[in-house]
Amino acid sequence: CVLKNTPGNIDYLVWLAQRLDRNRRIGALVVDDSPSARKLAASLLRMYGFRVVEAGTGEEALRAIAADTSVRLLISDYELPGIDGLELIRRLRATHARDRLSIIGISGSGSPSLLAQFLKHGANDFLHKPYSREEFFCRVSQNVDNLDLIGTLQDLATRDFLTGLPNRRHFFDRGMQMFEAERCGLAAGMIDIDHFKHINDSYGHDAGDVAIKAVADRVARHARVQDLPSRFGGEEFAVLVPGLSGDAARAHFERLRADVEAMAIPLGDGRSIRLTISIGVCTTGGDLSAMLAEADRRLYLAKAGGRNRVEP
Ligand code: GH3
Ligand code: MG
Ligand code: MG
Ligand code: MG
Ligand code: MG
Repeated sequence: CVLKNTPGNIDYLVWLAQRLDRNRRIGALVVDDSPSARKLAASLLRMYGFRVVEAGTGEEALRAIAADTSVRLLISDYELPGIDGLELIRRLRATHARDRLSIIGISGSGSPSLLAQFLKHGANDFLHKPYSREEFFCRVSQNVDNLDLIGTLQDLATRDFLTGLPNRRHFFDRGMQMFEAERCGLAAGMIDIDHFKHINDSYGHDAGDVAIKAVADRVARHARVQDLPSRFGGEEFAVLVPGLSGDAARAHFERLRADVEAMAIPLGDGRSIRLTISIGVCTTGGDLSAMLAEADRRLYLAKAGGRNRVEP
């Protein structure tokens, strides 16, 4: 909307192409009991690339959104048979927070308080019927851009920049939840690369980074969907694995250790780095911090015991 839609404006065309491409991955749900109003909004959304789902009632909309997880934009009329648009939004917000779903209220009613009502019930924005195509497109694209922005910020806040693994902050946030949920059977592994200072000294800091990324990649590949791997510090990784007994957890980390020992990390100039890791594993503790402290103590034992080993 900031860019001028003039023929030959390449920046605008690039911007539009990027939006259309992005929108194709997004489901938009239009709820309106008036077929003509619904078709109009749906056809505009399709023109902008969205995959569109239509509903004639609030109840239908709730079913549609439960069945289609790609829906990230909802455009809802106010007056509907059954539950109205405000009640629909109020119910949806219990399960679909603002980082997952953008909601635009829409109504032809002249009531000046309706806009505030929509916002209070959880809508992000509001459109008066009749609306111009331009206003429709601007509101829709700004709201969907905001979803993207939230996603980018969430990613920046939770992911480690070098390795792409969850960062230390995210590890504690998710780890606390996992600890609460999995009181019986949660293993913590603390992993540290052996003699890493020597790798930096011999090959340089950039090669050290390549080595950290390679180990991170192995840590990620060994993690099952329910596990929580992380880059905990410089060349240290913490991993939470739920549902494994002490022996199974030790075997799990032993496979990782052996895999890292076996790999040759190419530096791209014909040279390659070989390295090993030490791992401390803990399967009991009163809270997450206590488990990590114990895993760290066992990591120290693994180092003292000769490195390249798992200390259960
Ligand atoms: P140990 O076997 O006892 O663990 O020996 P170590 O040399 O690996 O000792 P330590 O774990 O204390 O060393 C960590 C080193 O990792 C120190 C630091 O310079 C280096 N390091 C930390 N973060 C990074 C990073 O992001 N990139 C690179 N290249 N090096 C890092
Ligand atoms: Mg209506
Ligand atoms: Mg270290
Ligand atoms: Mg150390
Ligand atoms: Mg180390």
